Amino acid sequence: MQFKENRPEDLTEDKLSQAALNKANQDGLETAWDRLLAQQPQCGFGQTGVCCNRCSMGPCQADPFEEGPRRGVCGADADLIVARNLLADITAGAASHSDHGREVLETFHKMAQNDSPGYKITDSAKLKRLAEIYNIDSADKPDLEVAAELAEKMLDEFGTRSQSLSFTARAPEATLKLWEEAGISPRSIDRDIVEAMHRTHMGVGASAANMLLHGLRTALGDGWGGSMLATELGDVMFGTPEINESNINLAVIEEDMVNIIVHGHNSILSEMILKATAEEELKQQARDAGAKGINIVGLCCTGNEILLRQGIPMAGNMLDQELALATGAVEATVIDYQCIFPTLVESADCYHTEIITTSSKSKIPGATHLEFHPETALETARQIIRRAIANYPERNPDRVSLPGEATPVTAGFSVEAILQALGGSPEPLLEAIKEGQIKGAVGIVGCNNPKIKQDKGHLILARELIKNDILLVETGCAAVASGKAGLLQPEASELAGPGLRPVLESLNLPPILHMGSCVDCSRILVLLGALAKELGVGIHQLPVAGAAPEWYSQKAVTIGSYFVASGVYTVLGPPPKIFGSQQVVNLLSSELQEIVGASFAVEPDPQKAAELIINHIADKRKALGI
Ligand code: BF8
Repeated sequence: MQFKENRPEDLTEDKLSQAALNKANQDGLETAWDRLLAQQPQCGFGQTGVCCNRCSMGPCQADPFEEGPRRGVCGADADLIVARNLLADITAGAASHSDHGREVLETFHKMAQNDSPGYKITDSAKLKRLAEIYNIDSADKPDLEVAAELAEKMLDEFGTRSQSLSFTARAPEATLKLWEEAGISPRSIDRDIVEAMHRTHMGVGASAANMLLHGLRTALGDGWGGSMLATELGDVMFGTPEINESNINLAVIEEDMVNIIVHGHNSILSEMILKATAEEELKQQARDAGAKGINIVGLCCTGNEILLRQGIPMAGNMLDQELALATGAVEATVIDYQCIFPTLVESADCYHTEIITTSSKSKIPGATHLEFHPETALETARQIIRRAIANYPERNPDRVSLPGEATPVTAGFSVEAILQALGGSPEPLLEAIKEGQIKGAVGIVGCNNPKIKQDKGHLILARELIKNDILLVETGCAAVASGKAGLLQPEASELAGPGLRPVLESLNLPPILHMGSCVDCSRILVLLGALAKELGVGIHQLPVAGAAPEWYSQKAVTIGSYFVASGVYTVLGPPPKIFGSQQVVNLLSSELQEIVGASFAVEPDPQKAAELIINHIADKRKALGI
């Protein structure tokens, strides 16, 4: 990409986002693209991971090209500095997902004690299935009693009393054995995170390989622990997703409605906003203010969660958060945490939009802060909606611009929903894979990154893989990219290859199954575990792969790490900050193959990334003799 000027048609694929970016430029709203332009050229030491700013003997740089000093003041060379930085990134991602998971669990725990009136058990059957994994006898017990026992056992998995994570029982034997042999079986969600930060301190970890193996263990604790808890307990409280229909793109923001964007990650907030919105009194207040009603739309992963579970429309993915404001028709953007630009209040200043923060962890100067607690969540949600309604008359019609039509999507693909669509068992999918109609399956996950034209990396890769008879599952901003482009509709099966297309058409499925938010990447792990067990192999033997063509966040680094540690070959688009260390590059791109049966690849060109994945799947099929 040339960083000379920011022209909307060069920066984002979606036509509505282009129009909104034009409007943002006219209105003087600064975007991430403007800030990226202002940062050019970005620091080469930072980009290759050899800059260390950990202690006050530094900051130091280890020059990988031997022109400058080869070691930091403490003696760390480029390999160690890169490994320390990468471990810190993996840990930040694991901490983010797992702290989110802990909040879901704490809410669930309070619900079980009748201490959070807005929350209840919606999927009792799932509660019982989870209880079984945790060796809790649920027969003849009231649901709340089962929930209380389950919550206690899950809380232990965050602390030091646990030596293993119960959900790893969902992984096949062969995969568990690889973890055991490598010494990377996750022990406890918080413990491995804390130990990782300990290891990054000067004078602790001195072996790059040893540090990174702990990174894999920490990441596994996220995927098979913190994230999985967030997903599963969310399903128990708010309902396990079923296949549904909704809409995606900026046109879901409606002209004559009180528009409230829920942005961030945790459904314990967004679900309560939805619940309050259904109350007649608030609907009447909206009508009294001159609107037709209240329109809740999602952004980023909290949007994905309520799209999946409740069919709520989605305004866009990460880089749409500023563009949504540029419609001039948003009464409030309500946030919890993660992937939220700290500039949102300034951006909203161009319009009447109120930015409302809800978490003590994520406050923005100038925002309205209405703190969310499980005990009072529903009342806080009502307060938020009342503020948005009161803001509706402040909207300036001259600043409103809502072009275009929303794109229909089919979503709601929990593992349960996928199995149901297949007739109750993974057998038909495995048969289609064995017969070669479906060559394999790929999870495309992760973010937008302004260094890449928004959604382009996702879409090129997705279209190419579908064409080659590969079934896709997607989460996070990747899934939203596909939604905006019309790929989450059964009609998009016409883009599939000659083997995949009839399978999709017979089941009336889209070629890409939207499996939810980034913590819902844990659903992909559950599915992989079930398929591998059914075939009697390790996950690393399956004809599958992962990809993150536009990743930006530390959470995405962690997801990539637990995919690879679980045995899934994973191709990254934007290069991670590791190229200052040949040792780290070798470890991640080849040596891990011997340890966990999978490795990373980096390929910024999505067309070439597709080739890598297609070849990988062909190799795996050959090895399985299919
Ligand atoms: O957790 S895909 S930009 S919104 S980090 Fe963020 Fe990346 Fe989007 Fe969701 Ni995930």
